[in-house]
Amino acid sequence: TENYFTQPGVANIGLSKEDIKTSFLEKLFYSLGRIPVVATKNDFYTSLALTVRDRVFRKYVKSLEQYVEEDARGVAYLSAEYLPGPHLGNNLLNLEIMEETREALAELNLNLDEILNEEVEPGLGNGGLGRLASCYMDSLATLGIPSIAYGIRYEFGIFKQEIQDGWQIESTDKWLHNRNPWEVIRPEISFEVKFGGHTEHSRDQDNKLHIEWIPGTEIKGTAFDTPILGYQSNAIILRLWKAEATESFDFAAYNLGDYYRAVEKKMRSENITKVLYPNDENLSGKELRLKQQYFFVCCSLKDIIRLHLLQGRKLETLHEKFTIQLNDTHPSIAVAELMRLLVDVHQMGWEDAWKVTQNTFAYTNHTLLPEALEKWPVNLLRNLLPRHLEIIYEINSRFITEIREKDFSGEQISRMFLIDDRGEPTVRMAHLATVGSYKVNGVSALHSGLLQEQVLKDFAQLWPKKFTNVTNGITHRRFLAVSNPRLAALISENIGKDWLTQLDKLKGLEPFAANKDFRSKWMQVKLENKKNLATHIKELTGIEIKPEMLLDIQVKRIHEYKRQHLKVLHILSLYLQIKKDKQNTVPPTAFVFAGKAAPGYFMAKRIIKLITSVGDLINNDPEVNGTLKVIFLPNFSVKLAQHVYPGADLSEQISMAGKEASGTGNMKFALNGALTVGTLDGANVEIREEVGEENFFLFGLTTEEVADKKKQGYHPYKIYSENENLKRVIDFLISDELTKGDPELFRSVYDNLLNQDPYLLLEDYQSYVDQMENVYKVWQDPEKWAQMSILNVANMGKFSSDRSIKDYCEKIWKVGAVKV
Ligand code: 26M
Repeated sequence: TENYFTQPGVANIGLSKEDIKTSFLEKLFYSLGRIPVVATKNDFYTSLALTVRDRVFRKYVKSLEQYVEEDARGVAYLSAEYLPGPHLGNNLLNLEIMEETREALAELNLNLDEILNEEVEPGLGNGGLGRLASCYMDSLATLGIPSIAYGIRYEFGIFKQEIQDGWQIESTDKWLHNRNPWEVIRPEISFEVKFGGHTEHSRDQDNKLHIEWIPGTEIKGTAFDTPILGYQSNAIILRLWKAEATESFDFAAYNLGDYYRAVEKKMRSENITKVLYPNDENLSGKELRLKQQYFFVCCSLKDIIRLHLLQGRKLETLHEKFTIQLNDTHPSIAVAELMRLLVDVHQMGWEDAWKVTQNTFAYTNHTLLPEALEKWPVNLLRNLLPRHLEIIYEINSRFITEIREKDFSGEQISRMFLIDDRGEPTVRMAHLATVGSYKVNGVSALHSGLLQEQVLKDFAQLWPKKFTNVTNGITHRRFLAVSNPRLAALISENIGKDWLTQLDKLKGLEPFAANKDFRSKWMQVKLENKKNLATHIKELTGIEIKPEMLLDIQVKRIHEYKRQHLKVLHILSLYLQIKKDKQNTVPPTAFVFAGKAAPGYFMAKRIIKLITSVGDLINNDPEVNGTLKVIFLPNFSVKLAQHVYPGADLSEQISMAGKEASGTGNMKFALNGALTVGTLDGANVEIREEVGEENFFLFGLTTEEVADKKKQGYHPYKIYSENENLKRVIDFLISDELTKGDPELFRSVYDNLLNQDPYLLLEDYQSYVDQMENVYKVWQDPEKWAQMSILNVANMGKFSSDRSIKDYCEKIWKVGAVKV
């Protein structure tokens, strides 16, 4: 490789300022056919992206050579969602050419920040789960773990959110409109995927059973590769599949002379990868969603088998060379598909194939919410994947035979069935994933515990060693080094740069918490970041805030369990207090929200309207005199997030205990020096452990207390009637002042809280309000606040995704790094 790249005449991929400038101009002229005077910002962005992509590909080629040479064991990560965020800035950091590039562009009178801002990010995920997959890719690449990530190339990612008249309005995300300079199509890597039809069973002369699936339709998946670069090191590939019609189908239709029918078929085939489904919506019965899942699983497994055989290996050793991680149950049909490929296509015996399968997959669970556990109707599977349904029944019946010999009650056994036949028969995908995997993990200590005590309790009793925990992590390179360059610089000036690859080194900041001069620099950085965020707020909403205000922020998907409306109740309590007392003892605060609501989730969309209505009222009330602001930032994304975390003072992590599997926003805030007000839920528990309870604002019931409360019978109305302040706040929800003459506007929220309140807002209300009083007390003491902020950052080492990936390697994958 070295020789190839250094041959005269081969593209210049040097990293000096001059090299970058030359390549940049070459891309502009020869790839885009532009000269600077007529070039648009997007042309400049594209030229720079192509310049950087060449250099990233070079790293990838070298990594790949090494993996092949060492015949290394590798990881295939299967995820229906990815949220990589903008690539350009991250790649510049990882190539360590940020400053060289800035200067090269400056010499051409161009501004790097403006060009960075041109990038449209791939929104190929809903939230936490997709972003986690991308953080893990960053760490896999940085650590040199042989790996490949597979997913779906959605033409339209997560919908774009606008706020009109206070309501969320959705529109399609056309992220490919300006073309995507980071991806490379691989027309030669494509596979056929079949759907529908029926199966035929026959016996040969040796009485061996042969099963043939005669499909009804078939389509083709083509690979699109995006290189993901690690810090100072390797690159790995994100391989996304796009659906197309197969030639054979077009051909059959042409023969009939029906050109339009052929084109129609083509369009129908391409539907499969058109659009990402928003979660938090009832997906059961959504045929297209199941097609998407099977489509990408089928292509990915065929590709893995191709790579395995390419190296001259036998399929019997697949599990020795590959481990396949299932990111939630979305790819769990892979268990049946691998069995089909091994048994039907490659003629392996069932027992051998099952051994390979069970030793290949590992499954990560990301939620305990019952409504979020995937169940596919048996009838839908029979129509779409008849052979897979047979395989699932076979797995089920062998599994039941196995557990009947053990010490399980009839009730337990039927609870463990892969098929749920109370009501419409469905397949429990979490059970399929659990039975078909050698390891199952949750995403925080609390969540993994609950997973073993609740949702998969019987399985944990059967296979205690199969279950483990890997606490989530985030890439501190994107979420500190790239997005918060001021804080990163201050940290590096004082403790060096080792934290970029070893986040534990932040511990070296601890002694600085006692240093007044350092504290002042620290808060100066925070203030600059808040000014930057204030500019974005003004641009996006027109609302002006003073950067000295306490920036109290909650950004995440809108969901009742995350309790954005608990924050609203708190804000209203402050507001009503000011109105009553005719004076304001609350420190000047901007309450910032952002997040998308699933388009079909009625309550979540109401909560957005509630936030914006409270904002309209408070932001324009002269009696509040500008000291309280309520802001809803539209269209939350990775790009926007990178401006939000650095500017935050207070991080809101207020889900009902036991509901948030981990959370990762909580980590991003704390890493950027925000203090957390939160419940003992998900990874909050571990964050508090790490930063110290004295540096964390805790409130609310514990998971156990929640369970007890529900068992005893929970009566929100009683709490309401006994708490005068709370009663005032709740009644205000249906007041004319807030609803401006439409008393029905928030009636659903009001009724829900008083009658059911499934997420115990009323129960936790007083404890929250009290803890917020404490927050304000500490805020009045800036030295104390600064000290707590520094101590938070100093103790965030555990939450690097590098640590998470090392945990996966040791506890689950048994895969090691390859040195490049
Ligand atoms: C579906 C239907 C109805 C209501 C809710 C859902 C639903 C909820 C959550 C579907 C999927 C859900 O989980 C996916 C997800 O993104 N989970 C998040 O994964 C992150 C990474 O592990 C965690 O940090 C978050 O706590 C977890 O919510």
